[in-house]
Amino acid sequence: MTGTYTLRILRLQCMQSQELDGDEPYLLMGDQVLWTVPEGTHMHHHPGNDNQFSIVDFAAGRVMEVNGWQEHQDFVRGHFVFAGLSGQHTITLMEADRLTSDDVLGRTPISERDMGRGEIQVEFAGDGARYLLVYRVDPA
Ligand SMILES: [Ca+2]
Repeated sequence: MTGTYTLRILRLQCMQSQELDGDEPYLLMGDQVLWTVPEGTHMHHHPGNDNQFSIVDFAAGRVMEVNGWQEHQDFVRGHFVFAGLSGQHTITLMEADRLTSDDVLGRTPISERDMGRGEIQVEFAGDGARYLLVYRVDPA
C-alpha cells in the first residue's frame, strides 16, 4: 500500500438541515479546514433566500440557491483537488454553533482503495442533519 492518489472533492449537498434557518457546515481533512460556509450564509435543503444554498459544487465553483446556480463567493479554483496523497486520510463534516461546541455530522476515510470507484457518495447523518458528500479518488 505505497501508492499515491488524488482526491477530488466534488459536491456537498444538504438533504436536511439541522437548524431551521440553515446550517454553518465546514469540511476538515485531518484537522485542516478544507472549506467553510461563506460568512453570513447557510446551507439548507430548501433555500428560501439569497443567504441559503442547498448544494456546493466544488468542481465548478457554484452553489444552488433559491434562484438556481450562483457563483460561490471567494471560490479558489483547484482548491478542492489534493494530489500526491498517501496512506489514509479522514474527511469530517462539522457544523459550527455559536453558543455550544461544534457538532460532528460525520466522517469518512479516504485511501488508495477508493481509486477507480468513480464518484463516491457518502451520507453524513449526525445530530439531526443529513448531508451528501461526493468525491472521487484517482491515481496521482
Ligand atoms: Ca450552527
